Amino acid sequence: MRRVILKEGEQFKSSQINRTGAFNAGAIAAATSIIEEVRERGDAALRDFTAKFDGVEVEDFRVPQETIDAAAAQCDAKTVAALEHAAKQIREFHERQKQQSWIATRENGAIVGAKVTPLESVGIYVPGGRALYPSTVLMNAIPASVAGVERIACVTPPSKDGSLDSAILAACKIAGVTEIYSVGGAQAVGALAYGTETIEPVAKITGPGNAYVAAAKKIVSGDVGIDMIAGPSEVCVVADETADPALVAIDLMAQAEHDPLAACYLVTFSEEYADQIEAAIERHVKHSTRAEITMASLNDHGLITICPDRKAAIQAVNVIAPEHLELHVENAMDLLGSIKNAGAIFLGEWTPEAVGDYVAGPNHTLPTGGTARYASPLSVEEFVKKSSIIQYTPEALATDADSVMTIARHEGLWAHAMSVELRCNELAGKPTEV
Ligand code: HSO
Ligand code: ZN
Repeated sequence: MRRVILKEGEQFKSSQINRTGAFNAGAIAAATSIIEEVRERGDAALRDFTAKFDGVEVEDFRVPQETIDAAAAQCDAKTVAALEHAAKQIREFHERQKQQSWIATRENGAIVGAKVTPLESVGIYVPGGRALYPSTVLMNAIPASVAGVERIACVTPPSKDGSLDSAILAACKIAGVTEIYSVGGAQAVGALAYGTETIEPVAKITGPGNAYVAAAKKIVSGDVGIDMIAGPSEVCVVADETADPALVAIDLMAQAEHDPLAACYLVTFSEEYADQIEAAIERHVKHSTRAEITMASLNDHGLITICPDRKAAIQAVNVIAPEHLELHVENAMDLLGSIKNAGAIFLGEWTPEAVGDYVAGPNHTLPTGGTARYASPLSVEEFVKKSSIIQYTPEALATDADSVMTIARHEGLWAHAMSVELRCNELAGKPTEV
């Protein structure tokens, strides 16, 4: 892994990170024409793109309930039980995020507030291929269901024989999703955004996907809502010499094995300790079933930063703004207050990121690529919207009338001012004709 050695008092700079970034002009161009075609030709375009990209002819995209039930029944019982356990803890965690509508009354009787309403429909993109994760179904569908979204539609690409993964379908069943379509790629995003003969459009699209799916989400956003654009996965492990190098090594590898583009950052305090971790990686990787992806990620995108002290380590973490941050240091909780930028923070050696990926409860859809500087994990809040509420009494209108009319006249908006003045006239027993 590449190394950066910080001297006493030296600051870590974002230019020392070699990020892939989210912009992909080729994918934007390809996704634009795919979406245009889906808008024009509907299901027929979906069929053509599915034959071209997934290598399979699909007649009817809607997955029948019997297929979902049969797949869930055929899915290994231990996997189903584990998904159910995960679902329970994910639901409990997200229940805490629910926001209440509220109203406040002023002394003059004016009422102001906010009404929280679930989105009517959402589409969840579930990737296939290397990133075929039933956990992703739970992490998207459960917050939507906790928010009260009535219609949750899932799209996922079919395999070459036209089938879908049984654990994906089992996860849909556990999360209560019954509307599933075997279609993926930019074409699925286009269908969710604009609708086809079989797929009704949705209000918002969430879920991860490859570069074309990400590009498609960007293109349709504005016409529909989207969640964040997920880039390659990242982990940053801060380890001092109290941490077991074998555990730090395996935790870095747990992120690296996702994707050759995954970025793993080790922040530590001596070159000798960093050597021990790299040696542990070499030992572990001999047993990995994903050795090639793991080493491609660590060699091309891994970064070790050697810091003179804890303060420098925290400064580096806040610049990296990682998706996942693991603190393998003595008294990890003491650092929490100074961590400003991280999608999820895992404290202490008993908290591998994998618990957060699956069962702990918090969402595993997290801001990547340094976006933790301003973004948050996927949450129930993404699946609701708010309407403001305002009700005035005659007394309240009388109190605020002058301010409204003054600002309205300043802005040159005659009827704005007059809409208040006429009501004031009425209160004073005068005519409401201009
Ligand atoms: N670590 C991934 C989430 C995931 N892990 C899904 C396993 N399955 C997000 O960066
Ligand atoms: Zn993971």
